[in-house]
Amino acid sequence: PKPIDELTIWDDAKAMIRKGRAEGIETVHERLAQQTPHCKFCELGTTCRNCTMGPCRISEKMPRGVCGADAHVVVARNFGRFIAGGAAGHSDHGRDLIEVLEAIVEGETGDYRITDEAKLRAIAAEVGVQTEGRAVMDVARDVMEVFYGDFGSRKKEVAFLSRVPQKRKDIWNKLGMTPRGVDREIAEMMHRTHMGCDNDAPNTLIHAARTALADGWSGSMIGTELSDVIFGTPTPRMSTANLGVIKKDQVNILVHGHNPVVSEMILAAAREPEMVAKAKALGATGINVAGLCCTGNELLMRQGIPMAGNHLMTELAIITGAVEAIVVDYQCIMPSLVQISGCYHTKFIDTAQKARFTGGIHFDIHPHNALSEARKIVEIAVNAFAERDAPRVDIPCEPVEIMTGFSNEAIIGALGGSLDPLVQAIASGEIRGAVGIVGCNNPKFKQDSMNVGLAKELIKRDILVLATGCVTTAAGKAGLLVPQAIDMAGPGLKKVCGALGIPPVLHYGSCVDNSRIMQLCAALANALGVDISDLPVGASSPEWYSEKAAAIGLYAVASGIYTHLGHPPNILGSTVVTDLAVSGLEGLVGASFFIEPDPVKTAEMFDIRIRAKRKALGLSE
Ligand code: NFS
Repeated sequence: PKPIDELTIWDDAKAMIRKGRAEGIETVHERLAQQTPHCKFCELGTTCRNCTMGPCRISEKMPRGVCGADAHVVVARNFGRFIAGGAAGHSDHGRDLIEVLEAIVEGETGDYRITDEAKLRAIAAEVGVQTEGRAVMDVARDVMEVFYGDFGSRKKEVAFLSRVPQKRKDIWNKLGMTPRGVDREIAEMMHRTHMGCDNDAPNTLIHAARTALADGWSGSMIGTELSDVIFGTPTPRMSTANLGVIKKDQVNILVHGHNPVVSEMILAAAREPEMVAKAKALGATGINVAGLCCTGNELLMRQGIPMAGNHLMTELAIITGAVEAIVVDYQCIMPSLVQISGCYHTKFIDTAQKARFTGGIHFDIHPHNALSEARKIVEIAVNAFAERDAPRVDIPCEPVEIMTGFSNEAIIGALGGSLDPLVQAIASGEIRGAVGIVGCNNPKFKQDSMNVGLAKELIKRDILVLATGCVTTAAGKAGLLVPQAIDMAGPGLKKVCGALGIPPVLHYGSCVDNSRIMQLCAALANALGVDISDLPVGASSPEWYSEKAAAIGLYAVASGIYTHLGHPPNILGSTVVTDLAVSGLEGLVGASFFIEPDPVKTAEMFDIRIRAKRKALGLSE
């Protein structure tokens, strides 16, 4: 494995990697070293395992698979399935929220309720549900039906396309890219990529974009919007981040995964006085719930609970030796967490039937039993406190402050009720543009070097940054998520953010909450009477690793947003697919991907793009 200084920019991570190595605990970094070098065919995307005439590998010597598929077809099929996997993850998460709403409407749960009725009514109006004079549960039932319908095959387009500028919808209709139904597009992608179906790479890629759009404008968007309805729409608040949020003298419960449906219940149970009393009886001063990854983001945005770390911190958090329980739902949970938990007193608890871990303690959580099961889980954590091995505890730092809770509703509220002040700040050039920096860590990159490096370079250039997913913790640890961070920004951002008392990097939520950014872009485009591709905006996933992040990138591009990736997906084995991704899409949807591993060069590329878009809008560059 590489020297520790090359693995991460963070002191808390370095200390825990060192402790892990000293204690003989293997992490992602050791496993990556074991797996390197990777298979070249797989890296290029030119392996096919879609049938048993193969598996095939395409190269100059063997230019076609057994069926006759060339490199372009194979790469496009593999990429299409990769996107379908990502869209399925976000969208199945969205569906779980519809099921909670259904349980509320049917009176099958007392643990969840409609917290933000105003938001429910606002969404209802957007998707064509009558709201006037109707009882909230009647409205909720109709919204539930509309959203379930989004997953089926009966619609011409998904419901939230009502938010999309007409010019963009015309482009999608012309290209055959309009998302009709979430499950339909995903299933059709599986069908198209079966042997003997879609054997034209560009055609497969158009459907990949449609599948991604079904994620961004339906599956993920439903996830965000119903989470707001059920748990409350985020408002700005302060919290803390890094491994220092784990407390030496408290029962520490880490919630990890993506969906707030379980983690909200864990938090509620941990706050019950009887539970706290039990913890105190065992010598703890209280119960501390902290987040990892996106379910952490969900609780951070709405409840202000602290963030212990992003993707590459999840193993390291357990190595502090101070975690009583790690409670997971689904996605981005390394199976290694079970083994690492086993090296300590830490209880690894899984909660979803569709994401079980060999060696984990399983609770089958559903809307009707959520809080009572959550109580049992918190009790397990409290009892584990007595098993903690005090000499092995090392919490390597003090937490840093962060500001969170920037929903579009909160932004519009802070701006006095409309987007006009934001439009004016963009028009005047005080805010030259905006870039969403989203996504993951990947052990192939020095952890968070790109995530943080790019954010710093952009705000210097008066480009506002919206952060989601695992970039949140990176930005927070770097001191970018507090109002004082305007000292690192250019003069325009300093003035605008200073006046509003907000940071130049705004925490916009979890990865499904990238739908908030899409909604904001659509609203800005509508306000200006232009298409999304005309806006001075961009998107970036510098250290991405997952199928979900690829789906996000593709729906951003297909929505007209110029999108950066720190490294390419496994498509370089096809010139047709690669050329389409990095240039051809520009002519079709008005945006493309660009790949660049250097944060300064990336910021320069965004700068050039934003300059051109501003000029075309008749604004100062
Ligand atoms: Ni997004 Fe969030 Fe993190 Fe990447 Fe995973 S937690 S859903 S996929 S690693 S940002």
